[in-house]
Amino acid sequence: MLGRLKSIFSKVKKTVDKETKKPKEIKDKKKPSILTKLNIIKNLEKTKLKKILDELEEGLLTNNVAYSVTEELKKTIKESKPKELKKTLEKKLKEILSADSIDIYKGEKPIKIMFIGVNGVGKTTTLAKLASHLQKKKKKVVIAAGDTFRAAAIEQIQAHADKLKINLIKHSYGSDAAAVAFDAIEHAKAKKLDYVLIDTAGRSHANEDLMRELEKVKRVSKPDFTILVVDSLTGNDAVDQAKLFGEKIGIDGVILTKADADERGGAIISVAHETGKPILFLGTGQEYKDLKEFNADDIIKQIL
Ligand SMILES: Nc1nc2c(ncn2[C@@H]2O[C@H](COP(=O)(O)OP(=O)(O)OP(=O)(O)O)[C@@H](O)[C@H]2O)c(=O)[nH]1
Ligand SMILES: [Mg+2]
Repeated sequence: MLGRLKSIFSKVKKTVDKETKKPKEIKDKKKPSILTKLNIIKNLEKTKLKKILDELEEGLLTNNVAYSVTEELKKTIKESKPKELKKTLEKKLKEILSADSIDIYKGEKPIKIMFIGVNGVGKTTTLAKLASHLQKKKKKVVIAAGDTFRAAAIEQIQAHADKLKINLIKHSYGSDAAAVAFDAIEHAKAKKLDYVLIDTAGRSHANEDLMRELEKVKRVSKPDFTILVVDSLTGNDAVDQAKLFGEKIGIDGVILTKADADERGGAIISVAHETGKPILFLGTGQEYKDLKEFNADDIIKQIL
């Protein structure tokens, strides 16, 4: 998944190493090379530095790393000492990937989690995966079938609920999603359950009516966590979605799906950087087990 980014950064490191080494003949004569005096990459010969940074930029942009992040990484590299390049990049990536974390395992019962996002990104599947994950932690869960809009959405989530042996609170198609969420919360309170997971219909952030409906679900259900689900394959679109859903509805964290099919890997860095919100999990397949808790250090190890 992050192989391409790794090869881009390792090429930069190799080139910097090569270009900042003392030429052999000078070393042998123990004469100081001009490069020994230079301690930051910025002082490399202009044309060489430009080549390194141009290649880096192209590599990152074509692999879904957003422009602003690419610029920041270029600056980091320029300001770094050649020998400390890896350490400096590690620090920068860590800063980008480690937004203020949230703890979805803490809170007053029932903990309410609402899933939002555009059509087809994997909201319902991710909700079911998280339900299964919570069950493994011995938590009692109820699901709210808050997508009352898309054909077969209720049957789809019913099938998950049946498989997982979890109660599903549902109304009929066309009914108010906020009312479904409200009922599920009442059910959880009455049964002293640990979690209410609220599904919602997919929608474009540009559709004002549907966004207002989502605001209503949020207002009524007062979720502890509003999680935006984005598809990592959509690249910069995922970043736009994260920003706009963040502005209009407010989000507490992001789950990136389809990481198993994403060869570029840049969406992880871009979404984290542009939203400043934590990535909580990565979706890595279609089965319940394919939900990996996000770990910045693991990701950095795979990149550098
Ligand atoms: N490979 C892969 N497929 C995934 C992942 N997550 C979801 N999918 C697939 O993506 C498709 C859409 O998933 P849904 O969960 O229905 O998406 P949704 O956001 O609820 O869709 P709407 O309700 O129509 O807006 C399904 O075929 C899922 O199996 C993932 O992490 N990896
Ligand atoms: Mg759905």
